[in-house]
Amino acid sequence: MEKILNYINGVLTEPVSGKFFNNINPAEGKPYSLVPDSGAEDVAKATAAAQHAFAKWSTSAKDRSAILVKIAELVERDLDKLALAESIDQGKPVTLARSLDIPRAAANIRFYATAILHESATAHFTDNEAINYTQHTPIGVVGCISPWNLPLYLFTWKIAPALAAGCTVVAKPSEITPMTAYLFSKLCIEAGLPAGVLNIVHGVGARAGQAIIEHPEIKAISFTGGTVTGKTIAATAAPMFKKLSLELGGKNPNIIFADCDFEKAINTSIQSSFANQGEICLCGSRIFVERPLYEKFVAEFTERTKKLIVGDPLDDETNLGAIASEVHLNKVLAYIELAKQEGGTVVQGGKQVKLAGRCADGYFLEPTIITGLSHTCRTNQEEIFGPVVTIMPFDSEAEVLEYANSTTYGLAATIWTENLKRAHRMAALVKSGIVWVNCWLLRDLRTPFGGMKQSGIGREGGFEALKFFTDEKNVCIKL
Ligand code: TXE
Repeated sequence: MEKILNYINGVLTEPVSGKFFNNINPAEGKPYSLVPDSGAEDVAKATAAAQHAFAKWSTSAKDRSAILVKIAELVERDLDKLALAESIDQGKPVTLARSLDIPRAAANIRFYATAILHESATAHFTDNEAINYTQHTPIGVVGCISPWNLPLYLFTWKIAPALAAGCTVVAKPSEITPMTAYLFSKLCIEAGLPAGVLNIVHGVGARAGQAIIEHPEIKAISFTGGTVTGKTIAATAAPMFKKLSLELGGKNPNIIFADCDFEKAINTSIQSSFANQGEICLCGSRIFVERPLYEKFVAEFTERTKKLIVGDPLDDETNLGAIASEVHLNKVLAYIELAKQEGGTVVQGGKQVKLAGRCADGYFLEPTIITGLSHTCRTNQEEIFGPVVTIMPFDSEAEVLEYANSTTYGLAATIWTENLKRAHRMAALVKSGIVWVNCWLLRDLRTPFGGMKQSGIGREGGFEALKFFTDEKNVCIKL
């Protein structure tokens, strides 16, 4: 089986322990490659390399931009290869990896590579007494930890602003989906990225991840993953006064008013419910429909969901591929059981799918629709992170706002209405970091991205992310 290797100080290398663990292909339920079981010693080596590389890397934005653009071009050159690898590793349809994940990975890098060519500094004139100007200097070595749902997409969403800002990086992709980060390290070598600028340490969260969080020379942590893990990370990093950016879970409301454009609302809601098997933190897992439209919506939504094909991720016809891991499949199935115990009716799906041929042992699940639940039950309060949505009726704006804002999360919300005043009213009152009106996942990389409440702290995207990886300094010059 192919061995994935760490990328430390510019070299592909085995972990100090010499140990590896299995990397599972979720569509087959079988191991297909090996992941380095790295620990504190590997992180120490990576951090030392990053410290050494920092002085040179942090000096010229022009040089950084040029090499990052080159890496983006190599990602685009290898689009098909990377998309195939992502699909095999994660379980997502290869068509999705080809159209979304890999193009977005290249876009992330190019976006930050070019943004740094257009930065400006602010100045404050204090009457005739002084001039103040604000400098942003790269913070040093930073840690980037990413999850398994959009592997290369979210990995690059972190490392691109960090590297562009002039930081050097110790990164850890999810141990469930390490393959494309490994292929990416080979592209960095090909592009001539100087040794030590980016270091990728593979391994499990509790060992390799925790070692990154604890390392005293790693000055900032950018993390995307589950809220429980986010709490552990904050508990370790906050007393060390590390800068923290945490993108955590969501339980996003999808609010559909009776005056919506029905076709658009229903088609996009199918996407926002089941794209990537529902394993996107932005998926709308709680659908609230205004009562006059409720019956029609449930009937039509169910009908269209039935037509979705759960199948081999490598088949171009497939709409939903495999769930990322067996552990996660069991978690999602347990939530479906919980929904039934809580009085919900499974109007569509709810069961594991058994495919034939090479996918016979894969982790497939029917897209699932549940009705008849209260907005307060656990099914409607906790993040399931799978192809499972609930649908509930509502009668007024005030009522649906209470439902929408009733969870501990506040990442994203979608509102469907043709009434512009209502759209503004609702957008102002929904407690979410991102509100989409009459659309979903329409992303402009310049906009702030992140959540309120337990969906995280800090914002990614735009110049915000570049700022996060810098220290701000005011210089006051007496006239
Ligand atoms: O993610 P984890 P898990 C949610 C989703 C899912 C749940 C748990 O509900 O069911 O989280 O998923 C690393 N120090 N989301 O357990 O653990 C880990 O190795 C440092 C939502 O798979 O959060 C991986 O690289 N790092 C989500 C990364 O953290 C640690 C995306 C994410 O893994 C660590 C994924 C530690 N102590 C899951 N422990 C979203 N919102 O996008 C783990 N890691």
